[in-house]
Amino acid sequence: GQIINLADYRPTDFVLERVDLTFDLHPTETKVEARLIFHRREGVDANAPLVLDGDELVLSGLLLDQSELPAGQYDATPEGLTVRNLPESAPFELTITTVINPEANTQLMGLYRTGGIYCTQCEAEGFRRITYFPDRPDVLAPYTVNIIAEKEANPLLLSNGNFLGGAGYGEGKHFAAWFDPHPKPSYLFALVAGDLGVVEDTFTTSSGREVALKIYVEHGKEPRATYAMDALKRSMKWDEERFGREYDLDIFMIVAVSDFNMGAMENKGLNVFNDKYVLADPETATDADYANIEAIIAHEYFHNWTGNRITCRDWFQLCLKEGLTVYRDHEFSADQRSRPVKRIAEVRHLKSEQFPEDGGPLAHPVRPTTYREINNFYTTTVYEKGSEVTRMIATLLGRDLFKKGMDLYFDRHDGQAVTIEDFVSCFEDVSGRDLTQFSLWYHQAGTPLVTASGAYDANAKTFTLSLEQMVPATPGQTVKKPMHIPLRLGLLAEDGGPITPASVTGAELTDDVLHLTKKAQTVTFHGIPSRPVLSLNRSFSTPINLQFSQSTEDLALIARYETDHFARWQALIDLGLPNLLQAARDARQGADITCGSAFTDALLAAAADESLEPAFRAQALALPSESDIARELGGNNDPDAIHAARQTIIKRIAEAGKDVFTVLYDGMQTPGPFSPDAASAGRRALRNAALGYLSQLDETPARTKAAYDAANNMTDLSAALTILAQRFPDTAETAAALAHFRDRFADNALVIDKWFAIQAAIPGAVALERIRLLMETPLFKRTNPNRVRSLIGTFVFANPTGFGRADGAGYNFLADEILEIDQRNPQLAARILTSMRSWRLLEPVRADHARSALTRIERAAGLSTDVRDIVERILK
Ligand code: DPP
Ligand code: ZN
Repeated sequence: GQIINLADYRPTDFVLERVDLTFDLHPTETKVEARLIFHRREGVDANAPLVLDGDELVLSGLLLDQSELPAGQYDATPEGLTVRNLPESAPFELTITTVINPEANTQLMGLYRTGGIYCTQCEAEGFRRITYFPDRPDVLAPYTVNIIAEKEANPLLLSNGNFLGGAGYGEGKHFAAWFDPHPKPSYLFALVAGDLGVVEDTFTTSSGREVALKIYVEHGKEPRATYAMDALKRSMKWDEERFGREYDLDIFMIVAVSDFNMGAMENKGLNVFNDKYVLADPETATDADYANIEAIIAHEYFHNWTGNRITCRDWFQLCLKEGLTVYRDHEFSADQRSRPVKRIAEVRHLKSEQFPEDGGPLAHPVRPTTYREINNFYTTTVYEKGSEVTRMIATLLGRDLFKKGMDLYFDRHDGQAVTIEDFVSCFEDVSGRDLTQFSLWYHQAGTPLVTASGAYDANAKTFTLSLEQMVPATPGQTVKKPMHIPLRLGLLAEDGGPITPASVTGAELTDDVLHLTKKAQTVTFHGIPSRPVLSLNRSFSTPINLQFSQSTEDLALIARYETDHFARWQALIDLGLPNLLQAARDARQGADITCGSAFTDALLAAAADESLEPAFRAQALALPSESDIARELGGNNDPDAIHAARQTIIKRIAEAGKDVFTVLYDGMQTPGPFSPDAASAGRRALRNAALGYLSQLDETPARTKAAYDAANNMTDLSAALTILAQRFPDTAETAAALAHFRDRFADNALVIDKWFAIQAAIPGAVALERIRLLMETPLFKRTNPNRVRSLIGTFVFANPTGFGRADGAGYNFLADEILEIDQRNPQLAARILTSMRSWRLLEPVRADHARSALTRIERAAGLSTDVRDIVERILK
């Protein structure tokens, strides 16, 4: 693949007016006839040819205005179709026929088969695997789609837009026609055909239109789609209330399929979902599954406006739709659940997934300027950091101006394919604020480091805060400019109450938002009666690394009194982290591990504090992961030492908190029938966290096994099984529970994914042997991306001691698997390979093994562009 540069963007030579597609479906020979009406764009050279994209295509017919073309007038290769001597200005119709093989499409891009169903995935460049086409997001047209298929096997024939009609069609076949009046780019095209069950409902929009809602799932799974339906209706209502966005077709459909590369896809009117993010019932889905379903249903629905009605000019602008839509789904979940707990979960995710990306060889700006394989840019930087940047715009402008800016964006750009600059201009226009410097968040990669120190002058009654910012060098960007960093803050008095400064000099302060805009800035708060405790970066208002030494007393005060509960949680982390880091260093030296009591005291006080939500208390009890600790250590990392250190501290907390945990375990039962609501989920989370600590003190698995046996929902069942597997891996009880779990759920793929994932995460060097044995079991299915992610993905992303064993066998295993998976599904292979993004932080022996394994991948013949791009960037 060649390198694509943002600077080379120019519009197409030909304007696409409309698209008329006819699919004659067949498992191995599907005939696709595409009738495309174009005209030459004004001002384009009359000799310019029409160049269309293709990917592994074979042309089997071509007509220009219904006539055959002489051989010399076009060239067709698998990668493209070029047509010459086209009319100078009059519209013309091109009829292109291709024959494709859905059964053989193991990449899961374009038209493929999954579980007997025909389905499509076209983002980013899958449509060119269906027909020759100007396959880019700035080519928008209305589509008519005709689908012909065997009636018995495919009673259902679906595409985007509104249903036009259908009828019998010859021997045993039938057809259906769909029309989507909203001009759309090809990446939003979808087709589904097959035999599925359906859950139906309706939604009446704010202007009184009734929309038919349909969720299609495998027959028999309909009861498991009711929560998704409920989440969809809540999403539709919320988008009307919060953003004034109404749905715009007569029908909204979701189809759940079991083989899917991504989480879900926002095709116009016909979302296609990984069934993991649709199907749920108490017996088979955890609280986390319910929360994910709610968030992803919302995310894809919200794309109808942020992505579909207004789309991206080119793929460099991916964050225009993704960052914004993630922000919207975060806000939705915050409104549906607990805002601070949601924020804590977001920040945990951001730090564990995006920060390592931003701090390693795969770092790239939220709005990149160059790429080789767009599939590799569906990253946490584009999505999650993109969302954080949108959140910062809302923070800078305040709720009302942000809303005005969004309204202007919807008004001004509806029906267009636009850029980040267009988006930002809307907020500049409504606020009068210059966002030039702020826009560096889109253009400069790397997590800014802000160093802070404070000094109180009792005589002058001033508090002086010195701030300094540094944006680290990232690949291709060595020199960085200072950023516009909005820091929310609060000053607390010794009794925990708020201190309001009389005035502030040295920086703009609006409400509780301080604007750091220079490389170094000294800010003075006047009229401060007593030494304040500073709570900095409240709500994680800006995605930075913060270096700010605060005493354990100050942190404990914040943990106890901050009105911002996110800040309380952050203070607990800040109390614990130094202990974890020191313990890891000590373990590496073979020294004794200690843990300060200030941390355990504060943690246990929060755990026992009944004025706090259970979900918050559970978040407090979940220590930073081993990978988080590795990232904070920043180099020469030994996974075994980190594991030993973290385990020792967990044990100390368990010892100190035995009584607290016993009370929580006995008292946090959720009475009555299961409900997936956030409050009940929080109680379960807290109770299971308590069980996890108690199991550290248990000599035998009896208590945990009893919890497993008593569980009446998947959250508790899988939590108990996880504790058994982690804490008592080699006992008869654990073996029995694993076998029971497998047998009970043998016919439920999503639950079996959990069974694989739980075992893949068991730490220690023997993990690799366990993985190999699990791969031999008939339940392991290499062709199913969810299964590969649950076993191999969990092992490489979430089992640092097993994957990172000192002899390098884990890295070698990864190399073998990447080469194997790449043959079939390059996107999946490339994604799993990103687990190596932090290899340079390993201690030298492991780093050497990692490098050899990566080099072996790099030198292998026949690598996909996807894997080649990742491996070369990781090794660079
Ligand atoms: N389907 C993916 C998402 O919604 C890509 N657009 O983020
Ligand atoms: Zn999205």
